[in-house]
Amino acid sequence: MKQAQFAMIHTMRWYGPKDPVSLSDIKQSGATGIVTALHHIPVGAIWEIEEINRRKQEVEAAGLTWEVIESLPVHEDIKKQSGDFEKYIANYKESLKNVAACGLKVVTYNFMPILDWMRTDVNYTVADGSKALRFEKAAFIAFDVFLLKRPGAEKDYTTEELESAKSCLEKLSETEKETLYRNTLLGLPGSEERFTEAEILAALKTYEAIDAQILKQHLFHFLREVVPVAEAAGLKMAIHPDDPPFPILGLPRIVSTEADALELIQAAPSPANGLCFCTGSYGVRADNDLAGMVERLGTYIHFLHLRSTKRDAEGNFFEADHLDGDVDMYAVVKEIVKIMRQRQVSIHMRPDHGHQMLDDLKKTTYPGYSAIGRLRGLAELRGLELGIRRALEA
Ligand code: DNO
Repeated sequence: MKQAQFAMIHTMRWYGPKDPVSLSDIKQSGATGIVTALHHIPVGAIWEIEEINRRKQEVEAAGLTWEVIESLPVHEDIKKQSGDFEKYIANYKESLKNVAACGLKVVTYNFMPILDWMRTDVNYTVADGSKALRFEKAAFIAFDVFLLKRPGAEKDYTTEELESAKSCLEKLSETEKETLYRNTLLGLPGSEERFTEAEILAALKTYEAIDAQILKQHLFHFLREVVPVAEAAGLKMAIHPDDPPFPILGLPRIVSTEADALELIQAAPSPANGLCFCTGSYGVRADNDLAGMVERLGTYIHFLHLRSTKRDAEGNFFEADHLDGDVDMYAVVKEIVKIMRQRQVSIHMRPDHGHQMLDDLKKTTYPGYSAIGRLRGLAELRGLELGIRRALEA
C-alpha cells in the first residue's frame, strides 16, 4: 500500500442539534467528519441502536461522517466501585456492541473523578484580542479554600500558595467571585448543568477513601471487563488524559503522564485498549515529552486532540494558538505522520478548542468550541501535516 495515503482524518467536535456551531458550519471548515456523543442520554444508560442511527443519519445528511464518539461517559459508580457499578459496566458493554453495530469505530472516555476539565477563566483575553481558556493557580486555590471551603483543603497547599490565593481573592469583585465559582464548577462539557456547593462537597466526600492506587485498580477492572467486548466488536477505546494533569480538589488523577498511560495499556493488553492523545492536556506538564510519547506510545493512539498551552512559572497556563505555546506541534505532527505510516492507519484528529475570535466574540458557544478559532486551528494543523507529509515523500 502506498505510504502517502495514510493521513489524519480531520474532524471537529459537534455537540449535537443544540450546538450553535452547525453541521453546515463544520462542513465548511475543511473537516470531513465530526465527533460527538448522545449528550441527552443519562450517564450510565444504554445507547440504543435507534438513537445512534438517528444521529448518524443526521450527520451523514450534512455530508459528514461520524466514526468517533466523544464521550461514552463512565458512571461515577464504576469509578468508585460503589452502588450499581456492575450493572453500569454491563450497560457500557451493551452500548459498545450497539455503537459498533452502527459502524462507529472509536470510543473516547475518561476516568477523571466527578469533574472533567477544569479552568478558572473561560474569557481570558490574549495579546491579539481573542479569548482563551485559562487556569490560574491562585484563583483555583482561592476557590477551593475560601469559596467552596472544602474541608481540609488548606493542607494541600503551601503557606505561599495560600497567601497568593488570599491576595487573588481580595482583588475580586463579588461578580468576579461568582464567575470564578461558575467556571470552576462547569461540570461536564456538553451539559449546561453546574454543581451546587452542597452537591460538589457531597460528591467529594464519596471519594475520601479512594486514592490514586485504588482508582487505578477500578480503571483496570473496568478495562478488563470492557476491552474484550470492544475488541470483539472491532472498536478502539481511547482514554482522554486528566485535564489539567494533576490532582485537584483532593481528587486522585491517574492519567497524567507517559507512565500512567503505559500502565493502563498494560493492564488490559489489546489492540482495542488505547489512548486519546491530547497534547493540550499532557502538555501542561513540562515533564511530558510529547513527541517522544507519540513515538513510544504511537501503537496505542486511536484519536488525537491537537492543541497547545502556555505555562508560566507560577503554575498557571492558558490555551495558546495551536502552533504556538509550549507544545512543539511540528515535532508532534511529524511523529504522528511517521506512526501512521508504520502502522498503516489513518488516525482521527480534531483541533482541540480554539480561541473565541472575530464574529464569534459576539456569540455564545460552548467554552473552547467556537467555530472560527477551531477553524483557524484546523487550517493551521492541516497545512502543517501536508507540509510534513510532502517533505517526507520528497
Ligand atoms: C474538553 C474535552 C474533554 C473530553 C473528555 C473525554 O474539551 O477534551 O472534555 O471530551 O474528557 O472523555
